[in-house]
Amino acid sequence: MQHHDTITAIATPVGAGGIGIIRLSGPAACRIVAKFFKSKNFNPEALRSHSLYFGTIIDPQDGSDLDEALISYMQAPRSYTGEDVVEINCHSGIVLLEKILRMTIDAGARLAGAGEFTRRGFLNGRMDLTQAEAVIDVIEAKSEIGLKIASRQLTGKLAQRIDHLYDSLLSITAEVEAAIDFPEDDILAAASSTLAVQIQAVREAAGRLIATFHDGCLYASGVQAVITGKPNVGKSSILNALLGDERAIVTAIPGTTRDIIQETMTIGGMPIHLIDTAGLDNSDQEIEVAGMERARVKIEHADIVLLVLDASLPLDQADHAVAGLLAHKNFIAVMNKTDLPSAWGPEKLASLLPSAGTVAVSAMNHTGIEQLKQAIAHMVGAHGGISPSDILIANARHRSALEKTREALGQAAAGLLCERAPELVSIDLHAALAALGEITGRTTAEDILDVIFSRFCIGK
Ligand SMILES: Nc1nc2c(ncn2[C@@H]2O[C@H](COP(=O)(O)OP(=O)(O)OP(=O)(O)O)[C@@H](O)[C@H]2O)c(=O)[nH]1
Ligand SMILES: [Mg+2]
Repeated sequence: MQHHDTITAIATPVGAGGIGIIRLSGPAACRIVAKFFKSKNFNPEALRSHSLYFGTIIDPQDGSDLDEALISYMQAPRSYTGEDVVEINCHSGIVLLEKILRMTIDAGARLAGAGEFTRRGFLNGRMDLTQAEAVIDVIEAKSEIGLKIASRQLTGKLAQRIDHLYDSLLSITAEVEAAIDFPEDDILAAASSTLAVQIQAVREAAGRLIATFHDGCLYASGVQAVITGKPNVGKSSILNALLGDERAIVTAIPGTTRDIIQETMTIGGMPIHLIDTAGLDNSDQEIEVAGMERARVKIEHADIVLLVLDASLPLDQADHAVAGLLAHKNFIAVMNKTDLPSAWGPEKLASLLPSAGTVAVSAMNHTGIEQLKQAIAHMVGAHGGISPSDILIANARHRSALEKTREALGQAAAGLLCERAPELVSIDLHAALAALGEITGRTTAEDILDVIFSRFCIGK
């Protein structure tokens, strides 16, 4: 599909920097840039693809030099969008970039919508939908493993696997449909059990991909780990010790932390969003009450909770009250201040929190912090890596399409085994094909594409 208009956008982040890029895509890209870019070699009618041109940007208002720039040119169809693409590499100041952007618009380009360059790349067959989605996942990756999952998808590994399943299903469907065309030969009766086995194999392969979703999401988006406990037990000190940085204020005054403090670190390859919260007790100070309310909301949404207890003071009602909030949570009890004489031992803890995993630490002396990281890794199932052949899905759209595929294939296989009419089996097989095709974009509806590309920034 060729678009007739030429789109433009600033492709680099806003702010001062060494280089800023304005990107144009469409049939008039070269001619538009030629209106204000002067260089001895830059003739818009005779440019060499995949070349760089050095020259000067001229201010059309007064003919003065505005900036030196390098222009890169990628000729259709060998470009990101599959169209003529020109990128203006200039200095990165927001006033300069916006002025040049305005000049491209005045010269005939249209401001691109969110994700429009990538959408054109998809519509022009430069990438399938999983690859287009991976562009944003690569940009937003929060850990090395998250990046690896997205990069594999970007290179088309997920699409290859889906296409392989699609092709297998197509040939199965052709055999079933032969039975519709030649009913007198009774082809289906002879082949139904073999076809059912083949369908089952595709169904299981879809199931194996679905099973990677949990890990894929955790590696891609990370785990919310909330640090809670009564005031002054050392929650902020533990946050700082885990981060290896004095991020949160620590004082001997109970009620020091009043708002949520969030930082992300990687443990076992998985992003862990550590959330330090206000200590929970029965204070009636307005500001502390507000902080405690926020803390409770965070606990509710937490994937895991670190319950911090002060080992140097007897456990009391406030500790019991916090523990009571964690009935349905995955949590680790962290006995802090073990550098001081202990006021209680593990048996007391068992009465407070039967079956809790416990780690003894001293945030002040940094002892036990490695063990705490290991306990977190164990609890969230971080395996420390993925093997080179692993393909994980981390996208709810992919999972839901695979589930539709699996369900339709279950019905198709059952239909074959109970000798249902081939027309009906064929309907189920086509439903499975359509669901698989949604993943790579063979059969994806326009409104779904709108949702997918709205996640992108303008300029990508
Ligand atoms: N001896 C000792 N003191 C500690 C340890 N961890 C924290 N403290 C002290 O305990 C006090 C409270 O520490 P914080 O980290 O501010 O405790 P908190 O739980 O965040 O407190 P709030 O934000 O007020 O709820 C400070 O004086 C810390 O120096 C530890 O491992 N050993
Ligand atoms: Mg604190």
